[in-house]
Amino acid sequence: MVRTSLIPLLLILILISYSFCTIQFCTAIDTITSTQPIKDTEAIVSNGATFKLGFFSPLNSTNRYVGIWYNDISAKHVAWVANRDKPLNDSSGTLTISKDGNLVVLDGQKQIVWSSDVPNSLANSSARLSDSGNLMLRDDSNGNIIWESFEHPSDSFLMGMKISTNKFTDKKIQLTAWKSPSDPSTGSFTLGINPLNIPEIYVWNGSHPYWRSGPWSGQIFIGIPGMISAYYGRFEIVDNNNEGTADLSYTYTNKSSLLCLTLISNGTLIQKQKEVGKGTWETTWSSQETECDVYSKCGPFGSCNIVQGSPICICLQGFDPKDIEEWSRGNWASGCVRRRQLQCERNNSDGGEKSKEDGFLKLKTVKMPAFAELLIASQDNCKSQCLNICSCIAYTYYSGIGCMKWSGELIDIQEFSYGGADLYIRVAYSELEKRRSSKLVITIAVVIVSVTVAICIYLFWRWMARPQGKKKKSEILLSKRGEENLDCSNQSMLGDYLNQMKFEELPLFSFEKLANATDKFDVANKLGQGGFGPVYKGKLPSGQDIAVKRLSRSSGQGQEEFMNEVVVISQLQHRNLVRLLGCCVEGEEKMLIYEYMPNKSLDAFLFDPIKKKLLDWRKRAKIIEGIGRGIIYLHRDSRLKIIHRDLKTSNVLLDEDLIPKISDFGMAKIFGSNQDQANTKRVVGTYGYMSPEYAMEGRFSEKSDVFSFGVILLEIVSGRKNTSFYNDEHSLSLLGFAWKLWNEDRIVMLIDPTTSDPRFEVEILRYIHIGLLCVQEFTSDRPTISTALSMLSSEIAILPTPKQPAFTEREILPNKSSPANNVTITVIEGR
Ligand SMILES: *[C@@H]1O[C@H](CO)[C@@H](O)[C@H](O)[C@H]1NC(C)=O
Ligand SMILES: *[C@@H]1O[C@H](CO)[C@@H](O)[C@H](O)[C@H]1NC(C)=O
Ligand SMILES: *[C@@H]1O[C@H](CO)[C@@H](O)[C@H](O)[C@H]1NC(C)=O
Ligand SMILES: *[C@@H]1O[C@H](CO)[C@@H](O)[C@H](O)[C@H]1NC(C)=O
Ligand SMILES: *[C@@H]1O[C@H](CO)[C@@H](O)[C@H](O)[C@H]1NC(C)=O
Ligand SMILES: *[C@@H]1O[C@H](CO)[C@@H](O)[C@H](O)[C@H]1NC(C)=O
Ligand SMILES: *[C@@H]1O[C@H](CO)[C@@H](O)[C@H](O)[C@H]1NC(C)=O
Ligand SMILES: *[C@@H]1O[C@H](CO)[C@@H](O)[C@H](O)[C@H]1NC(C)=O
Ligand SMILES: *[C@@H]1O[C@H](CO)[C@@H](O)[C@H](O)[C@H]1NC(C)=O
Ligand SMILES: *[C@@H]1O[C@H](CO)[C@@H](O)[C@H](O)[C@H]1NC(C)=O
Ligand SMILES: *[C@H]1O[C@H](CO)[C@@H](O)[C@H](O)[C@H]1NC(C)=O
Ligand SMILES: CC(=O)N[C@H]1CO[C@H](CO)[C@@H](O)[C@@H]1O
Repeated sequence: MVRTSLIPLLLILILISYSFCTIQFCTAIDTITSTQPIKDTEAIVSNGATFKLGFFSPLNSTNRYVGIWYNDISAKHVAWVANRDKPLNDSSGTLTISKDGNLVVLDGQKQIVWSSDVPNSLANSSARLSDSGNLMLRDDSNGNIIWESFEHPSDSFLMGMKISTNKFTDKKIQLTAWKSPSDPSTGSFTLGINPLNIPEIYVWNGSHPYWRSGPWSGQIFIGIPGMISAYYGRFEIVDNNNEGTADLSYTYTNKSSLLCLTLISNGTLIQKQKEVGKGTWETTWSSQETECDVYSKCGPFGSCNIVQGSPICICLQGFDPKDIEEWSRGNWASGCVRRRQLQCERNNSDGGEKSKEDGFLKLKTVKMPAFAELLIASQDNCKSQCLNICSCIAYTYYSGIGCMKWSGELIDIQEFSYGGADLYIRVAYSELEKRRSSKLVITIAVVIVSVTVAICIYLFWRWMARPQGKKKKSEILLSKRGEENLDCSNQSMLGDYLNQMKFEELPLFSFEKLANATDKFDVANKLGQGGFGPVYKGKLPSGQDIAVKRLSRSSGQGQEEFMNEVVVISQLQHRNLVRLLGCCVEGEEKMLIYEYMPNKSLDAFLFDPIKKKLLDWRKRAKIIEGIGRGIIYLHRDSRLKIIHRDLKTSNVLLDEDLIPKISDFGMAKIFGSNQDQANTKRVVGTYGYMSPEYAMEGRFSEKSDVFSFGVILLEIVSGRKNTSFYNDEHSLSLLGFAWKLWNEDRIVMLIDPTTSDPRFEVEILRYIHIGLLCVQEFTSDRPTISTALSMLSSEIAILPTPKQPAFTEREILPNKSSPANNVTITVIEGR
């Protein structure tokens, strides 16, 4: 009896001591003491297992460094390096506490290679790695922290860390980039807060600014368009003017994903994100997305615009290039100079001119120039205060900051398509007069158009309001916050999206109305078969033509894709994107209502032997450019970064002026939001347009859209569908065919005979060259879409030589019945 009752007790004891052991002592050691040093092969792990401290070698290097990295096997990201400038050349190093109480790295000969260098010697101390990645040296006698790695950062900005600056003492904490990806030693780029009176993040190359964030508004940096807290973490700057300090920190509270900001060796600040325990780090934001992000790209009084720009730099209104010759050659650094002197610069000899007061020209949604100063003035007085100061050459009022003024030169202005702020630039009176006369004509035109539009809107509204009655009106609009339980919005599905973005009001159509508009979905009105169901032409009682995409029940497009399309596209407005007019959900029926495109899709023209003649080279070039602009907008100019994932000629519609409009956003992904596993594992797209990394591994990025763009470009130039190659040219794909011709120096043969015109041959060949660059196998070789457009416009004159495109050999294509890598592939065959 006694013996049997002892057994469970014994078991419990073993269990208790075992768990005690695992949790407290045996594995989870997070502390270093003089008696508990770590050797090269050992490491300590923070108590929540987020970070690991130990010895490592960077890629392509045999040097050994002591560092802290995310404790994640799948993707190593080193956040801190101790002996960055003093590498060990073998694995005999030790990290320990020295006799004087400092944390030290010793080499094989017990020589100190690196030390925490706390001056006053302390006998007993220990170092502990916290779960936020901070290595803290503690005086054991009183428990004070005497040194911490967060105050000596390397290139990574972690949550809990403070980047800081002190105007008075010059004491600062800043990031310093590695010299190269394989060399952690101190590089030339640093990141910190500028010591001026409106805090701002700067990246410097040595002592020269390389990038700036724009002034801090109390919530965002106004030079970073689209800065949404959900994607960027919540930043905070504590600005203590009495002590002259400004401390930048951030919090990111999503427990299921990690976020890290790093200043990489080429001076780019990137934000990386990954899900805890899975996947790889993905760059979700970068400070150098275009050339315009380089500090002072266009010199003083120049303005940079990557979207409309060709060239990207222009002088501000009222200014001319300082050195026209240099400027026209694309050397913009010298900038621009004022055309007409300001009032207080003019001397009295100008007579009557002298009395004429300067005025201001408004520049909309721009990145505020550098060196803003605060001006004590209300919003109403900001302008007049500026006028009173001779040196004030620009002003603006931004709520959260107040009245800002500039003097000297205006440097680093960038035009955004949204975000930023409005800037008022001081110019001489005569500049304004010139503008007024031209403005008058425009104003009259605008007034006429607005009145017409207003009347139309009123009539439309009347008509909309009539059948449903007043009470229902609030129901047919999706509410901004999604509070009400609406037909069109499935709460649980929209929830995630709605938290992150404002939802534009989107009309809901009734099934009956759409059935009426399309003659009960008569076959005669069928425009075509979309990926997920038929598309019908309809006419609303108001006379407006619409296109109705009716999702068939059996289609692959489920509720999720449907909501995805609704949410994504209702956010977007661009000349090269098709506009969504509304949606309809009734029972099993789901429909999307678009503006009607009389000329249908691009493939209907391109691959039709008769209609293709209508597309001469000029029109085709315009279409290519338009598609590119639409993609740029998706990738970087809308508030969200969107990857379309199913770009193809049949998804490009043409309006009556043959302006291309990208459509079909059922597969689009909002980048930066955290994708769930099911979706990344589910490859949906169209063979022929899918990039290899997407088709085979399910990885997608901007570069997969660039790949599709390249295929579309080559199809437009050649007028051939990739499928039309089955029976000729030894069954080569379009890309394989193009590559063959390129290598045989016969690339001219690719040009569609219907467009061949010796005048354009050089240009067409340039387009083909760029198309081939876009379809290269490796994502890193492909240009970004904005670079591709700069190449098309010859702004980038010298093109790299393309490498072999993906899918030039048939075998590479994934085997549909046994997909690689556990990825399921849904394919929409080319139509
Ligand atoms: C490694 O460093 C030690 C001293 O730090 C030096 O004596 C030794 O020659 C070095 N070995 C190599 C291979 O560079
Ligand atoms: C350091 O710790 C040792 C052992 O715990 C103790 O004997 C010694 O007095 C301590 N020294 C100081 C200066 O606290
Ligand atoms: C490492 O070396 C390989 C081959 O030389 C090179 O392709 C790669 O870019 C290098 N990686 C880094 C991070 O330098
Ligand atoms: C950084 O500065 C160095 C030295 O002035 C210069 O050679 C280099 O081109 C600069 N790098 C960039 C990216 O501007
Ligand atoms: C900096 O390096 C990153 C990663 O290698 C690259 O994506 C980016 O284009 C580079 N930026 C510049 C301006 O060279
Ligand atoms: C909304 O979505 C949830 C979760 O996907 C689903 O269970 C529910 O049936 C949907 N509701 C409606 C009305 O479609
Ligand atoms: C549809 O048409 C029928 C008859 O033409 C009409 O009675 C009905 O009101 C229409 N419904 C809508 C919603 O317009
Ligand atoms: C947190 O991240 C996870 C995974 O990345 C994502 O699924 C989830 O939606 C995020 N939660 C919030 C509130 O953003
Ligand atoms: C595709 O996979 C199936 C099943 O694994 C196999 O029978 C078939 O031969 C494969 N086809 C090709 C073209 O590899
Ligand atoms: C494929 O993925 C599913 C679900 O994620 C998993 O259950 C299965 O084991 C995986 N198969 C392979 C071969 O990895
Ligand atoms: C062309 O399209 C066909 C079918 O749509 C597809 O099987 C083939 O892989 C495509 N060609 C290329 C180059 O991807
Ligand atoms: C080439 C072509 O078919 N163009 C047509 C585009 O649509 C407009 C408006 O319907 C027609 O007038 C054009 O003929």
